[in-house]
Amino acid sequence: MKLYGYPTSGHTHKAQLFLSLLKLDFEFVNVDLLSGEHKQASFLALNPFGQVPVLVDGEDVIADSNAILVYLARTYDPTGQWLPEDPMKHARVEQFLSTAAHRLAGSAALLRAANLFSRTVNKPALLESAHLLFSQLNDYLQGKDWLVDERVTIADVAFYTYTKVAPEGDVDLSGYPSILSWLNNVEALDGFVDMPSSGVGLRAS
Ligand SMILES: N[C@@H](CCC(=O)N[C@@H](CS)C(=O)NCC(=O)O)C(=O)O
Repeated sequence: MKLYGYPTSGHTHKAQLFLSLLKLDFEFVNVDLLSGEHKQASFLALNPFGQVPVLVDGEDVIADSNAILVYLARTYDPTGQWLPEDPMKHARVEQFLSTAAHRLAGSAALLRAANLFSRTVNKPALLESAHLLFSQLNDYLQGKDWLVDERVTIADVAFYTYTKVAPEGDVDLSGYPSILSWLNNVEALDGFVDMPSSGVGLRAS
């Protein structure tokens, strides 16, 4: 398998993390976002939306981090643990995939990107959105180890990366003890791989 991505991309890390948790071998192909490689014809042939990550598995080409998680779970996890067949459990996983793609990517991830790439954003509004999401998530996680049911699923992988690096966008997670404990649960999984700190925001050295 080949994973097309960019090293500081949290969406790329989600795919890397799940490949590693499933103990699957893959080659990382660096797509240079800064020089616009993702908007060139050869990459657009893989993903017409011009974004990383993209996974190529033989003849199959899967773009979008959550789509990659779903594909890998259905293809390489015969136990069904990571994406349960049960309609109710599957639906609850999808709820978190959507919330990660919408509210998490649309708040904490944008704040981090603003710090990383010196972009102008409406910081007060994005901070408010991020803290609303994290305070709701913190309440939800009280007394729970995982987002869905009693076992780890791709919902946890989908939510992990941009929550972990939220401080790089100046989002302080110290007031959310249930989230911090859940992050530790993910980090204790066999095969876990870290998202290297970018050293910006509250993680500036
Ligand atoms: N919904 C997509 C979002 C992917 C995304 O936003 N990728 C960013 C890097 S983190 C990207 O390729 N940005 C370049 C661009 O949009 O032009 C996913 O989950 O994979």
